[in-house]
Amino acid sequence: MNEGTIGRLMKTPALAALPLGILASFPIYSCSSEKASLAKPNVIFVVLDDMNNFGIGGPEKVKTPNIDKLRNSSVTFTRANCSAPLCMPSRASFFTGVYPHHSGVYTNGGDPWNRSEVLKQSETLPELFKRNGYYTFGRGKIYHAKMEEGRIERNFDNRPIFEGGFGPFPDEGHRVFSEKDKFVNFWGVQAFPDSLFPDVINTSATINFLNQKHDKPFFVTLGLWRPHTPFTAPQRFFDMYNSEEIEIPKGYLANDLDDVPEFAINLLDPFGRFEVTGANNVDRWKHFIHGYYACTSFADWNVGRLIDALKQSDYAENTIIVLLSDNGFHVGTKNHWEKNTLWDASAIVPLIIQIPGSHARGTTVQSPVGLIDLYPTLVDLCKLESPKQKLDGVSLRYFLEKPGYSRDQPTLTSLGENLISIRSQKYRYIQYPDGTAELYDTEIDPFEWNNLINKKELTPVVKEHQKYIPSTFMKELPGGRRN
Ligand SMILES: [Ca+2]
Ligand SMILES: [Ca+2]
Repeated sequence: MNEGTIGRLMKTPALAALPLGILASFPIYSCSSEKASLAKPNVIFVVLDDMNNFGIGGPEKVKTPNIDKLRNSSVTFTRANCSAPLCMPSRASFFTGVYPHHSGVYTNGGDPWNRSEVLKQSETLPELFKRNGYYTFGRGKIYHAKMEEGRIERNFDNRPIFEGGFGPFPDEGHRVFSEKDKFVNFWGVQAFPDSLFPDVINTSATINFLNQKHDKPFFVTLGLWRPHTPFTAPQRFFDMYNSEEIEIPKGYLANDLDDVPEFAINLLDPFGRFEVTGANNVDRWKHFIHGYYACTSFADWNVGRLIDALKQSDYAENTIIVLLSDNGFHVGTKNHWEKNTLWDASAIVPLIIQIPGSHARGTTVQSPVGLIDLYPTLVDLCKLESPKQKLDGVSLRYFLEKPGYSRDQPTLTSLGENLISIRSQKYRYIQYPDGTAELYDTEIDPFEWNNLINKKELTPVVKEHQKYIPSTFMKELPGGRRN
């Protein structure tokens, strides 16, 4: 493994170069309660599915009042990158702290927990917390892939670990089909009552857990299914938006794909959704964007219920909250719906971390970071005994304690062997297996419209980013699929 490479190549080390002993001088907690400062902190780890950056200052105005409130007391990372822009490999990566190019898990499909030798021998975050004396509680969509019962035992103390699934699905009258006719039952927009949504049931169960007395510190994982498709939510979340005011995305450019390599075009939605729900049918496009916004606001509402319950519980003073999404989401930019690309729209995810009493509360971090960094961050903050596996990320502790701290340490997002993107503060560099590439200056071109790869004067920039490409990629697990 070459996880040290990035750290060694750090361009602006700033505080990261300080000896470890200095770290101890930044207190994590300044809680008035001595008991709280001595006890191991609890952790609530909330995983959203397919929520993009619109709710954390991104280009579109989606309504997330509860996430806004949480941000006031947290650190928000606006350039956090997932390790893989798809549910299963992203989750396999941040739950183990291992990059896809070390595990071979780049795509959905297959069974990563049994078939990747590296993941088989790695400890997930819940497994590590449990081994360190925590009570571990899990509800909802957590790993995306099923785990064997023996391994579930090592992960979670509670039963049942109700997951629930993506439903309810739209009825036939609300579905849209492409000529490829592959949508089956999920491509539609429809309202349903609260009682039918697993997110409501799972959030309520987690609130119930917070209302109980616990004699051990806890690690809670709540996985919400929204805003992932289908675009079904209770009616009041659709009503938060005036459908007349929904606009096509600012990042959409009709000829945007003209300067994109063929390999990238072939990654785009195989279901043909943009053909029937995009520029050829703008009213329906807006209707589906409305659906995504409603589902985002619905997820936000469940987040709000959980945060409010924590505030009113015995644990408010000594609980870390981590809120993230497994991948981003296109709503039509680059003629594409959903994820599965290596551009910002898929790779950048919301990441919000609240530490009680931190001096950095309410700050926003623009340095590039990765979900890969969450595992070492929690090991660091909770003083856990190290896991069995080597971790690929680095602790984000400085960002969480020191307002204004920044560093330009590029982070990786991959979708297969030699199919990888490097995101630095200013640039995104993407390299495809056939040797074609893209380079974007995201500071002057936030929607990645102008591929600069052929600009000779930027060759040094390309070379600098290529230094971060792993020298070897673990062979991809068989049976994977990129959708
Ligand atoms: Ca996802
Ligand atoms: Ca373009």
